Amino acid sequence: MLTIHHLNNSRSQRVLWLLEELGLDYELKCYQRDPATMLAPPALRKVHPLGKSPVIQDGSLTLAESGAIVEYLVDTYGKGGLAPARESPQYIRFVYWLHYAEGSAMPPLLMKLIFDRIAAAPVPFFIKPIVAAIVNRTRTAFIDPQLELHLDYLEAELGSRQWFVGDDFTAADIQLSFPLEAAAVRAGLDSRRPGLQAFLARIHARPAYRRALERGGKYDLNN
Ligand SMILES: N[C@@H](CCC(=O)N[C@@H](CS)C(=O)NCC(=O)O)C(=O)O
Repeated sequence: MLTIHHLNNSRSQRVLWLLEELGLDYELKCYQRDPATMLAPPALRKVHPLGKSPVIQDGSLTLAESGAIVEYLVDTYGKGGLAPARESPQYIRFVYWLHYAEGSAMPPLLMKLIFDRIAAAPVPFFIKPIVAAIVNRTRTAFIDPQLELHLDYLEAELGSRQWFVGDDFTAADIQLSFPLEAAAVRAGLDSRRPGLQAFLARIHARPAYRRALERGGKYDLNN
C-alpha cells in the first residue's frame, strides 16, 4: 500500500490530488504545522531527514520532492495517462513545467512569504525603520518584479489553451497548481490574468481535486 505523509496547507495537497486522479488506494498520514512557526512537526523527520512534506512511501521506497513524486507516480501507475507519450515532442514541455513549478515559480513566492512575515514581526522600535527599509527595498527591487515576471510569463504560456503542456490535462498542471494557488492568495494573481484565473477555476472543478480536499482537510494558503 502506498502511503502519503501529508502536511496541512501544503504542497502535499497536490500529491493527494494526483493519487485521486490516478484512482489509487493509499494510506494518508496527516501532520499539522506548528501554528507559531508554521514548520512541520518533528515526527516527519522520522520519515525523511528533511522533515518536509510531501513524502511518499511505496514498498521499500521513501521519496520526497513533489516533482520527483509526481514523476514517479505517473511513470509507475499512470498507465500512459496524465503525461504525453515519451517519444512525443510535448514530453520535454511536460518535464519543463514539472521542474519549473518548484525550481523557478516557488522561490519568489517563498521570498514574499518570508519578507511579509518579517514586516509583520514585532521588533524593537529603534531598529523598526531599518527593518522596514530592507523589507521595502527587497520587495520593490526584487520580489514584486519577479512575481510579475513569472505571472505574465505563465499567463502568456497558457494563452487561450486550457492546460499548460498541450490539449490534455497532465500531471504538470497539478504540479503548477500550488504556485498558482499561492499567487492567487498572496501575490497578485487577480483579474489582470484571466487565463490563469480560469485555469484555477477549471482545476478546482475537477472531481478528483474535490475528493483530495475532502481527504486532506482544510487547505488554506493564507498563512
Ligand atoms: N521542493 C520541495 C519543498 C518541500 C517543502 O518545503 N514543503 C513544505 C510544505 S509546503 C514543508 O514541509 N514545510 C514545513 C517545514 O519546512 O518544516 C517539494 O516540492 O516537495
